[in-house]
Amino acid sequence: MHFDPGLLDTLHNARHIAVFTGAGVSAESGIPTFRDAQTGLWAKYRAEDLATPQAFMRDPATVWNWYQWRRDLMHAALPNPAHRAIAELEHLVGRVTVITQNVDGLHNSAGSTEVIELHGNIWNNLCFSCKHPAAQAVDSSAVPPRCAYCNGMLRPGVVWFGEALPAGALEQAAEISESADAFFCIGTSSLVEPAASLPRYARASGRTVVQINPQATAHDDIAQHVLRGKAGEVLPKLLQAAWPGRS
Ligand code: BV8
Ligand code: ZN
Repeated sequence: MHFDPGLLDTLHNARHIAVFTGAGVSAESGIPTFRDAQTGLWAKYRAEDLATPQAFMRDPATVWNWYQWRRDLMHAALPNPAHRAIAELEHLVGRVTVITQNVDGLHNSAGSTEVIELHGNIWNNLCFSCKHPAAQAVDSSAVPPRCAYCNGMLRPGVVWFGEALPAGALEQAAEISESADAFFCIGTSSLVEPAASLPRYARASGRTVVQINPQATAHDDIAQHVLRGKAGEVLPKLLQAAWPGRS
């Protein structure tokens, strides 16, 4: 795979790289993306229709069971070469900030140390009523399990459609998108706001924007470099091209 010498120079000279990721980065770990059709029991539902507070209030057991199904899928998932290359980048560039839309926790598992989880983390639970955090492994016959403090229903610690992002997360992500030397946009269809605006902030601030995706996306025109391919294949080759002597 050939890489533009300008891109390799950008990597060599970068002191701080922002890496914005979506579900495509976890696809090679076996986790279906949001664009992938839901399977089996969940085939008749659209993710956008289940990942809302309204759906939870209307049918808490179904929404809770959908998250249990996704957690079961994710339990078996391991970081893939894309996650590992992004974690390794921290040892090649002064600072790397991962800004992820994913809720699977795989960037942390791969060793990335600065991760902003814009849409929360599926492994966390909290009370839908009093918001008190709950233990991750809840063994309870009730579906959804109940809060130990107010007996309210537990919900997953993710941001649903119509809910605000975690306090400060978007502001921090925007500030980093506008100040990092390079902004990598990897494995996202860039359709969900307000996260999808981050690549535009980066480009508007004169940053180098790099898009890595096997498909065309809404933001290809914002990127100076578009690398058409799977993240797990492109990223290791890009690191090898930029730092051939690395161990
Ligand atoms: C908010 C957690 C306000 C939950 C998620 C109309 C127009 C515009 C916007 C809106 C609108 N109506 C409503 C909105 C706002 C709404 C929104 O954007 N809706 C969309 C559907 C239009 N946004 C919100 O509601 C947000 N909140 O606006 O709040 C507010 C403000 C103050 C106070 C109160 C309220 C909250 C959005 C967060 C929703 N939660 N996740 C859960 O997981 O269950 S979003 C969820 O979907 C993911 O986290 C992710 O963000 C998104 C999916 O996007 P991607 O990650 O990009 O994944 P996708 O499948 O789309 O694409 C995969 C890509 O990977 C593809 O491009 C594919 O080609 C590529 N790929 C595949 N394989 C590979 C690969 N790439 C590389 N390598 C590979 N191997
Ligand atoms: Zn409670």
